[in-house]
Amino acid sequence: MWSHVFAALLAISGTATAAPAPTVVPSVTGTWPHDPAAFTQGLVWHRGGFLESTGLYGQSSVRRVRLRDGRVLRIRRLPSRYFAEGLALAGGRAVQLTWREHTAFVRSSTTFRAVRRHTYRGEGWGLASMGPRLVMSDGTATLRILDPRTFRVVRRVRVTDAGTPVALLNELEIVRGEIWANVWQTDDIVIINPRNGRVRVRLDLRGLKARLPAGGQVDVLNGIAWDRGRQRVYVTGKLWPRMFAIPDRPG
Ligand SMILES: [Ca+2]
Repeated sequence: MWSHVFAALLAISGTATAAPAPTVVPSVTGTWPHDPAAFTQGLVWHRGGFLESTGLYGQSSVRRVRLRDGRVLRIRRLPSRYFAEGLALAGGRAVQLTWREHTAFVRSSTTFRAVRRHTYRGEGWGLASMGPRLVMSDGTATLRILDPRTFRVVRRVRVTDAGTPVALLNELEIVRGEIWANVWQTDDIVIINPRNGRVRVRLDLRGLKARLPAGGQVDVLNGIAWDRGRQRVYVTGKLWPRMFAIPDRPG
């Protein structure tokens, strides 16, 4: 008990003096079309293309998308009572969260047919595979590390920058062993140390909006997918007509 208290005090004093993570503006190394009707909630690179989860009630889907022209090659729509959220691959399956329906669908990664479901507490936002585990966000500053076979919480990671919790963590991706997270309602992606939850770098992507065609109705930056082979990270946004690539070692 007391050791926990001392550990907590040490953690507080240690993080309170930490400097904020540096901000980096990454270079944009590529641009491709993206479905402007896709309310992107989950994005993952798989077999030379994207698997994407889109949200909103009545419009939620899981889809396979081609990089070069953004064409939707396969789509499965969800019943209108589900608002789809994060998407990740685990054990060869596509796992798709829902926002307030406490349901994760485990799907074939080719047909998207649901083969299993899990339930969880709270909201579902972002999801990514991290080694044998899944990491899940729920709108708070705390990430859950899950066993993908049971959805049992293995541990939790509280995300902080200079000791201050970073809430509203949204879409997730593991890139070179670190957690990348969109921060809802911002143009930032934070790069998080998965062991202690500290933000190492903050990516400022506000310049991407200026590259979108004028006149479209776009929502926030959301969606991160790592293409390990090309050492690229693809990023997009909800209802964004463009997909962008940035280096996977931006800073
Ligand atoms: Ca992702």
